[in-house]
Amino acid sequence: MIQVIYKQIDEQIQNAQKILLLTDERLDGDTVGATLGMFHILKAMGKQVSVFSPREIPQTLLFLPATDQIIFDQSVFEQDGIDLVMIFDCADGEYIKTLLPKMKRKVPLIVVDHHVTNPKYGYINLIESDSASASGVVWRLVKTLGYPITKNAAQCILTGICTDTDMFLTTSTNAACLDAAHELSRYGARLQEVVRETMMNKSVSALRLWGLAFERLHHNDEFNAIATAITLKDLQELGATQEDLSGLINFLNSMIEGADTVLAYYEREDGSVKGSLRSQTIDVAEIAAKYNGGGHIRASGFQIPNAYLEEKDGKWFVGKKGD
Ligand SMILES: [Mn+2]
Repeated sequence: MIQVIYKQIDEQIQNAQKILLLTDERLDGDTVGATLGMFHILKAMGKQVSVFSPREIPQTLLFLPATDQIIFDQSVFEQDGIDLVMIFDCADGEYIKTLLPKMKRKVPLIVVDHHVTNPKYGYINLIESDSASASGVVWRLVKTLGYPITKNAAQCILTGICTDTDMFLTTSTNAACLDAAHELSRYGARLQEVVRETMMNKSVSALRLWGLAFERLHHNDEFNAIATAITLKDLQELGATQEDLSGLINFLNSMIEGADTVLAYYEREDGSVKGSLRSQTIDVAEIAAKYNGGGHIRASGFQIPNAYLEEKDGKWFVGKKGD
């Protein structure tokens, strides 16, 4: 089955001259790594390639080659001659629904993803939910098709695999991830640089924010999870950003003794509260779905609009604005 999809994708890529690649809205190492990995490969194949991202690339990912070529202007969709669109690590495709109609003509959309909740919104859907990262899906695809894997492509793909597995610590880490890392390093990818840039190099305000999150750990009865919470006021007082929270939930999930499930609540600038769930044994995609969220079996999230966080006796709760 997967071979049939690979063949269909290969046909589309071979026949296309001008290809537009899209990241997800939620920018992490995997969506950026997978998208830029494909960018470098398609370039090496002599294709004209553009990369669009709806948001600025996080500081921790700017070391990836070609981040300076990413386009943030939506007018890229109106360009002449685009004959193929590919999107990476994007579970629902909601944000492109308003952008794709801007294109001069309807072109095929290829969805490359690993989210179990992906509704297969593309013309061709390469969804491998057993893969720990979308970058891993890209890796298998390009390797099987014998595409040219440059040093820059290898570095981007390795970054996606490393960040989505939290440096090979998540329960989704399997032999395929380690095999890929091994092979990618032979193509010139540098693991030390990935670890240093994406996990270390944290600012003092980011570390103080993590400290606050540790201080607030408590048991959440609703989710039967070890939980923490960070408000917008916390970010403001510490001079920290939402970006400083990335990696925190994975860190908690792998660090806390005897914690089966962990939950982090974050207030967002759009007035919502985000819940991030991680587990060693429980299907948290199913739990998140009850709150209109989604994700993976062991890593998921949801968003509660018009909400805020409040503390009562050391425990944190979500309040609804206007209630
Ligand atoms: Mn991913």
